[in-house]
Amino acid sequence: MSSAHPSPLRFSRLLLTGAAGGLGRVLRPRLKTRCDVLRVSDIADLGAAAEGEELRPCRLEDRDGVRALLEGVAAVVHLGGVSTEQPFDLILQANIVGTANLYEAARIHGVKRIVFASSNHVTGFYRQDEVIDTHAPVRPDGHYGLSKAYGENLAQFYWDRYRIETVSLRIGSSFPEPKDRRMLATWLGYDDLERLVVAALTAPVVGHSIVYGMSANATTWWDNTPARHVGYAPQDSSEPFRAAVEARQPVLDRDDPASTYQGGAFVRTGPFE
Ligand code: NAI
Ligand code: 15L
Repeated sequence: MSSAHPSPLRFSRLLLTGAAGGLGRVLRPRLKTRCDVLRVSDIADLGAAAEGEELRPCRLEDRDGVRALLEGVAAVVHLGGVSTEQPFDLILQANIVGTANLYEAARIHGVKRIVFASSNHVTGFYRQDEVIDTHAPVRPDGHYGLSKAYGENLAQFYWDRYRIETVSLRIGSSFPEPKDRRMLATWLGYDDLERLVVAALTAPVVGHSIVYGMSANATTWWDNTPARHVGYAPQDSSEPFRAAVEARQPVLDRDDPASTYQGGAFVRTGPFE
């Protein structure tokens, strides 16, 4: 008898875009343990293929290339794209055209689940003295955040119209450790990143769900209660880093918007001439 579970714990073939980036390099070996074949893609150097890996260099704005990339894939972890505030043309191509190409290719090939690396910058203009949940209206803090909001809207549309499921991960700050006071609230440890992505790939029913990607930090601006069905249970925390971070950054400039808004320095980056 076949299982009714749409997202098995082990996949035949997974696609990881942005595989050469910071988070791609973290997730690449970890996702390999969850699938028979891991297809990895990027425009940057992907190195050598490990056993069970397929290397597929591809520019996300190349529609035909992306169409070929999704052939035979059970699910996608989409990390590829511009990951900081940059001139709009770059963001337009990689994040807006690129993500539209990815969803259209998923539709054509019948891919049923996408894990989309969105960003906390979709809601970066909420204040640091507010706690919001995933139903709060978006307040992007720049073209980068706007492009991620577009990606989330695409995900909602492809769910409503074509029944392609997505979990949009509004990742906070995923680095080896928190770099500053803001990241005490926004930090997502790498083990929790893996837990989050695996939960997003395997939760039985997600439609289009949005989850903030943060660890179990003592200070938080985000409430993931509406996404409890995804089953993400963080186990890391920024707290052990607090004393060192506060010693490194003893005083905050209250007049600096970066200290006031959740998006930090992104709220004052650009415009680019
Ligand atoms: P990254 O910049 O290190 O990696 C992104 C990768 O995408 C790079 O390897 C780059 O070569 C590739 N890429 C860029 N433009 C491309 C294009 N046009 N076609 C194909 N590939 C392209 O970023 P990182 O930190 O690994 O983040 C991964 C994803 O998670 C990104 O989508 C980012 O926006 C998102 N994210 C990351 C956060 C973090 O704290 N690291 C926080 C919030 C969101
Ligand atoms: C992001 O969206 C960026 O991709 C990452 O480089 C960090 O700057 C992060 O947000 C953050 O807000 O700390």
